Amino acid sequence: MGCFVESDPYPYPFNGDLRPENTVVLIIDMQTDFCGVGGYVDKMGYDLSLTRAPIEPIKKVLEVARAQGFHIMHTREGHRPDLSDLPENKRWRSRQIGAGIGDPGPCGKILVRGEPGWEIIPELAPKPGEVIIDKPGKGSFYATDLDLILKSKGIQNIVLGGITTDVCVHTTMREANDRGYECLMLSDCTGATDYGNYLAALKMIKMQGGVFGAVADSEAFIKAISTGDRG
Ligand code: C5J
Repeated sequence: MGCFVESDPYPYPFNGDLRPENTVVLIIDMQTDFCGVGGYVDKMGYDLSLTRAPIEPIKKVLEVARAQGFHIMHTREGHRPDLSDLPENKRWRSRQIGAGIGDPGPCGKILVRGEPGWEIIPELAPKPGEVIIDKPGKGSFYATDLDLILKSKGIQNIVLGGITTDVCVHTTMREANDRGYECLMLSDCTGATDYGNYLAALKMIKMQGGVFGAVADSEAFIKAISTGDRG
C-alpha cells in the first residue's frame, strides 16, 4: 500500500506516504538571470540551452501537481538593492567572470531583487497563493523562512526541480535532507551550466543508498501522483 514513485536508488518516498497535503513541489530559481538572454548565466558565457532544457518538463509537472492539489513553492536568488546582504567575496568572484552581481547588465542589475533579470520567467510564473522564497545564497534554507513554512504546513516530502542542478538545487536538497525532509530530484526538470556537472550531481544523490534522497524523471512522478494508490 502507499504511493511510490519509480525512482533511483529506491522507490520514493521511503515510507510510501506521498500525498498532496505532505508534499511540496519546490522549483528553484527559474529566473531570467539563470536561463534568459542577457541574464547572469548568459553574461558568464554559459550555454543557455542547458538551463532552459527543464522549462517544458517543469511546466507539465506544475500543471499536474496543481491539479492534484500539491503544495507548490518557488525560490529566487537575489540581493537587496542596496547590496547589504551581498558578501564581498561573492561580488568579487562574479566580477572575475565578467558578470558582477549588483552591476548593470542587459536585464538590469545582476541578481538584484526587483530587477527584470531577477524575475521568474513568465512560462513558470507562480500562481496566486504559491509561496515564493527569496534567498541571498545558494541554499533555500539559509537566511529564509522556508523551514518554518514547511513545518507549519506539515510538509515532509520535497520534490525538487529548477536550476542549477549542481549549485542551488543541490545545496537546497542537502540542506533539506539534513533537516529530515524526504527529497526527490526530478532529473529532466533541472539543468546545470555544465552537462558533466549535471550528471555528476544526479549521481551523487544516489550514492550510499540515496545519501540525499532519490532521482526520478517527471514522467515517473506524474504517473505516481496521477494513478497513485494512496490507501
Ligand atoms: C548559481 C543557482 N548557479 N541558482 N545559482 O549561482 O544555481
